[in-house]
Amino acid sequence: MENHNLETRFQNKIDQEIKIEPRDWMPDAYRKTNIRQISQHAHSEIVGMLPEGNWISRAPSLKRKAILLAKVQDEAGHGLYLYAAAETLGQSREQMIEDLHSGRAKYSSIFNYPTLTWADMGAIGWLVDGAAIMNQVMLTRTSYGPYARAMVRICKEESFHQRQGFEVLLVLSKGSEAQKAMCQDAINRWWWPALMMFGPRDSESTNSDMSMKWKIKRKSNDELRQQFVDMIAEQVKLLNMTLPDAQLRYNENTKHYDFGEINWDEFWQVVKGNGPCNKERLAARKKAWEEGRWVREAATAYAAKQKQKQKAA
Ligand code: FAQ
Repeated sequence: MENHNLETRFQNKIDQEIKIEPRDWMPDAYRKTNIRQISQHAHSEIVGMLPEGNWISRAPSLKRKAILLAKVQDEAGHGLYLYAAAETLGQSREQMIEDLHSGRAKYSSIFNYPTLTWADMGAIGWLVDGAAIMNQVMLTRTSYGPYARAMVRICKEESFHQRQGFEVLLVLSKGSEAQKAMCQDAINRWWWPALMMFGPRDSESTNSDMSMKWKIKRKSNDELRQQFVDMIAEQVKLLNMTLPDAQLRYNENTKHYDFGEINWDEFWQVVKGNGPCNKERLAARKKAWEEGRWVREAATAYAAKQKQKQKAA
């Protein structure tokens, strides 16, 4: 069939809400942008284990330690579902990892900020997982089948993560003056980077037009960011804390919260590799990859042996 006909049939399927599956015909650009987004999403989960992993040995109680450990393990699981989803598009795991390590592939800007106090574990759960879910609920309906199905499971776990983060902050917000100050300080430091997670303004978003047409994305970066601000501006009241934005106020006309300008220069600096922890994060991932080489080699040798045994039997 001619490419033009194939493309029309493909777009019709999208318009009729029929999922695209790995063996279906798809335009090259659709395959590429899905590989790009899904693999970057996977990298974000894996790199995202580092800022919290930093606090596992310093959690304030056994209960908090067990919860944090489980959360970080969930993130590893999310990374694995997502790598597997990207592999169904024909990209090898090794290539994706190589792209992360060489800097060709991105991962979320948020994980390039340091975790300075225990309250950061609460702020990450509440704000970072909160922003992640806002975006990921939309992705449960994304047009590529394996990605959409991975997202359903991931969202269930993320919503637990968000609640546990809020609860960490709730406890701190009712504690001593020092604990309250620690809570407010973590909110102050994570608020703006959390807003940056949604990506550049719609007018600067290079991938959005095609991703919306193909229903990979169903809501724009600015739409999701606004939804997030509206949710958090209400929830912060329950903590008796504030968000670090003097311009934040409810707008009766729009029925949304107005908010101040994001520091876009900071955003692009972090995306380009010049954030506070970019180098440290990539160095940690490369070290883990090298140290795990013998495990991969042993697993491959074992699998080959098993295959040979089966053949002989
Ligand atoms: N950081 O044209 P757009 C999590 C790049 S998961 C770095 O608007 P698009 C769980 C973008 O890639 C968090 N780069 O791009 C967790 C593009 O460059 P490219 C991750 C960014 O794809 C919680 C360029 O800017 N979630 O947190 C960022 O249409 C706690 C132009 O942007 C996902 O990945 C950024 N913030 O929209 C784990 C969700 N924003 O690729 C541990 C899936 C934009 O052309 C602890 N991804 N860029 O070279 C998406 O929904 C989309 O990819 C967006 C960006 C919305 C992130």
